Amino acid sequence: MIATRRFRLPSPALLAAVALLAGCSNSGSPPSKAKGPITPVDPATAGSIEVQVAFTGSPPTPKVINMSGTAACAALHSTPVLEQSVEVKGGRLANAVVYIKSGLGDRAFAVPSEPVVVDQKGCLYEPRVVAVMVGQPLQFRNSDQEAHNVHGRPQVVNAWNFLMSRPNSTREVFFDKPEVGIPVSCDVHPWMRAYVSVFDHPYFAVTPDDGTVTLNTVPPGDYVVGVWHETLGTLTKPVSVPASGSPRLQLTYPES
Ligand SMILES: [Cu+2]
Repeated sequence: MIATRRFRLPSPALLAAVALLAGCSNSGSPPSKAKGPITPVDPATAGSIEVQVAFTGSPPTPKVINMSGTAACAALHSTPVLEQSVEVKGGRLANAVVYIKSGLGDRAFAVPSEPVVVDQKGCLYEPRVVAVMVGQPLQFRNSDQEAHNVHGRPQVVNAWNFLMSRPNSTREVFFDKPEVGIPVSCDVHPWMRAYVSVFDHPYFAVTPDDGTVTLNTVPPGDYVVGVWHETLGTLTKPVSVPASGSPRLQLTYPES
C-alpha cells in the first residue's frame, strides 16, 4: 500500500515560502571548523559529571496526536500516537538537554564530522530532541513516502526551510553559532515537532528514559551545568570538577 501511494503535493504557498527562504538557509557548506587551535584536554586530570534529571509530581497526561487531516500519515499507525513533550518514567525525565553552560573559557574543541541524524518517519521526527556541535552536520532524512518540509525557527542562527519530497532523501544543515532549543516543524503536518540545540563544545547530551547522562573528559574546573526542556524550561546548577573527579548532580523539574 505504501509503495503505491502517491506523494501529496505541497501547496503553492508552501512552495513559495520554501523558494523565498532558500537563499538565506544555513543548510549549505559547513562553516570553518573549530574557532581556533584546539585546546588539548589532559586525560590524566580530566573528570566527568553525571547529571540526573528528575521530575516531581504528576506529569501531564500525554495528548493523542490527531493525524486525521492527512490520511497517508494516519495510515502509518495502527495505534494512537501520543505527543512526546514530557516523558517521565519513575520520576526521571527523558528528552532534556544537559550541557555545560559556562566555565569552559575560550577553549576550542575538535568538531565531529559524522552527522547527527533526524529521521522523518511515520510523519514524526525521530528522535525529537537532538544536539550537535557548531560545524557538525545535522542530517534530516525522509523515510516516508509523504513529502515534508523542514522549517527551523531559531532566535540566533539563520532560519532554514526546505522541502523533502523524495523518499529516502537526506539533507544537511550546519550551524555557525551556539543556540539551545531551536524549534523545528513541518508546515504540512502541524503536529510534527523537533528541537535542535547547538554548542561550541562537546559537553552535552540528551537524557534517555532514565534521565541520566554523563559528560566525559571534562577538564578540572568550576562550571555551571544547564538543563533545557522544551516545555519545562531551563535549570542551572554550579559544579566543581576536581582533577580526575566525577561529581554527580541532580536537577529537578518543575523549578521550585
Ligand atoms: Cu511533514
